[in-house]
Amino acid sequence: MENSDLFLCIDHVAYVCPDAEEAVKYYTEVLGWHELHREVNDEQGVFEIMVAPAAELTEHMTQVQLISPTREDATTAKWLEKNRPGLHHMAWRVADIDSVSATLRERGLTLLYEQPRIGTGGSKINFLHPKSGKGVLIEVVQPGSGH
Ligand code: V0V
Ligand code: CO
Repeated sequence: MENSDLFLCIDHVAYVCPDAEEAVKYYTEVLGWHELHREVNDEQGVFEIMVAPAAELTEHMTQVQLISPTREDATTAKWLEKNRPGLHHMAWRVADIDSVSATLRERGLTLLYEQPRIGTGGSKINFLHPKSGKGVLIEVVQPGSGH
C-alpha cells in the first residue's frame, strides 16, 4: 500500500482504570463530554465506554475509550498491577485492516493477532506490539457498521 492510503486518523485514545463508570462521570459531568457508546467485550475482558467532545461524531473525530478490566486475567488487569490508571493505547483508524496488516508485516512490524479480532461496535482490531510501536501499544481498527 502507498503511505498515504494506510491510516485515516486517530480513532481513539484509551484510558485504563479500575472503574470506567466512575471515569465517565468525570468526562460527562466535569468536562461536558458526551457518552456515545458502551459495551462489554468478553474476549478482551473489558468494559468500555466511548466518549467524545461532541454528541455527534464527525468524520475523523477522535474519541476517548474509557476501559476497566472485567476479569483478573485480562491484559488490562495485568497492566493495572504494574501501572497507575492512565493512557494505555492509541488506535489508528484504517479502511481495510487486512491490507494494512499485510503492509505493516512487510515492513517488519509485529502484529499481536494473526487474524483481526472483534472490537468496539463490531469493528475489526489488531495491535502493534509496543516493541514495534516505539514503546506505545498501537491498535489498528477498521470500524464496523455500529461505529
Ligand atoms: C505492556 N507494555 C506496554 C503496554 N503493555 N507498553 C506500552 N503500553 C502498554 N499498554 C510493555 C511492558 O512495559 C513490557 O515492556 C512489555 O510490553 C511486555 O509487557 P507485559 O507486562 O509482560 O505484558 P504482556 O506481554 O503479557 O502483554 C502486553 C501485550 C498485551 C501488549 C501483549 O497487553 C496485549 O495483548 N494487548 C492487546 C489487547 C489489549 O490491550 N486489549 C485491551 C484493550 P518491557 O518491560 O519488556 O520493556 S481492548 C480494545 O481497545 C478494544 C476492544 C477496542 O478498542 O475495540
Ligand atoms: Co481500543
